[in-house]
Amino acid sequence: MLSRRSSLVALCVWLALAQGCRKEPVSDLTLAHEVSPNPPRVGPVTITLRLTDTAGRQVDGARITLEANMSHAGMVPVFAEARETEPGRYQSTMELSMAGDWFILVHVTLKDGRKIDRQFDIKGVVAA
Ligand SMILES: [Cu+2]
Repeated sequence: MLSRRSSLVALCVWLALAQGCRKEPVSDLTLAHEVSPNPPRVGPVTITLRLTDTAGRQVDGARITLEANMSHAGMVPVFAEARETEPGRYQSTMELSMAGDWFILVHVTLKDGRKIDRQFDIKGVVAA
């Protein structure tokens, strides 16, 4: 019984590793962000994202969605899609409805289907 359990654990570990090996690592991509206006105010903010690889080449053709949340509980998240305005440059407008600290979750799906999730803060949003 004990050995059955430990072999089950071993199987799970093996599956997790096998799955990890099948996916290409995407940690080598850089996602730079810029928020306008700066400092940010309540209302629409423009978020510009630049996706590059280790060689500094633009990564185009990605599908990027954003989710804005506040650092306190009880807020409805704000969702938006980013549009590619030039190769590797993605832009989105989000409506920040309250002053305070926000954080943005960025979900990136690359052309080849690989996915990356990133997160950054927009702290100290001031009343309009
Ligand atoms: Cu809030």
